[in-house]
Amino acid sequence: MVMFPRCIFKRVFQQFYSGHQETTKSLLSGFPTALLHGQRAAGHRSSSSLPSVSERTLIAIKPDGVQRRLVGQIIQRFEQRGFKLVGLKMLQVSEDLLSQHYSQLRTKPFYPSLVHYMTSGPVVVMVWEGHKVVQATRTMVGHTNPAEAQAGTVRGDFSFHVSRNVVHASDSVDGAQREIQLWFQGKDLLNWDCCDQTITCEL
Ligand code: IDP
Ligand code: MG
Repeated sequence: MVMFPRCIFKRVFQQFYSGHQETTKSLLSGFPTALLHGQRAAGHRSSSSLPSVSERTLIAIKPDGVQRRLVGQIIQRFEQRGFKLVGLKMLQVSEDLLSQHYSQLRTKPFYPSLVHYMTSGPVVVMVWEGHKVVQATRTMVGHTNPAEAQAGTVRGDFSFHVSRNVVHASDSVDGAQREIQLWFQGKDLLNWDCCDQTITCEL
C-alpha cells in the first residue's frame, strides 16, 4: 500500500467532503509517484507528535549579495536544510526602515557606513520557518565578521570583511518576531503544506 504524506491525506479529505472530486483526482494524479514511493522507502512513521515548527526567522540578502548574484545559492542552502520559505520580496530599503531594523546600532561609529551599504542597492528579504530555525540559520550564516566565520557558512564562503557580510539573520526568536513585523505584513506570509513535511518535520 502506498503511504501518502499527511498533507496529501488532509487535502484529499478536505476536497472529498467539500464535493470537489475532480480536484481531488487531479491532486493525486499530479503528485509525483516517485515521491509517494520515496515516502514509503524513507520509513514513514505515523507520529502524532509534531515538533514546534512555527518558529520563524528573517533572513535578508544584503545589497552586495544581490549585486554579486548570490541570491540563488543562498536561498538554496536554506531549502536544502529543509526549512520552509513563507515570505519573500525584493526591495530598496528606506533609511527609516533600516533605522528601526538596526535600532540598537544607531550609536555605533560604523552606523552611517552601515546605512550607506544597506541602501546602496536592493535587498532580498525572506521569512523561513522550521524547527529551531533562528539558531540553525544563525549558525549557517556564520560569524558577523567574515574573517572569523567558518568555511561552510554563508559569510565564511562568500565574504571576507565585516562591512560587506552578504546576509542578515535574526539573532533570537523575539528579535525575529520584531523584524518580521517590521519587514512584512501578515498577509504577505503564507501558511502552506510542504508535501515532504512528514520527511523533514516529524520527529
Ligand atoms: P549580525 O549581522 O551578525 O547580527 P550585528 O552586530 O547585529 O551582527 O551587526 C549588524 C550589521 O552591522 C553586521 O551584519 C554588519 O553588516 C554591520 N557591522 C557590525 N559590526 C561592524 C563593524 O565593526 N564595522 C562595520 N560594520 C559592522
Ligand atoms: Mg544582529
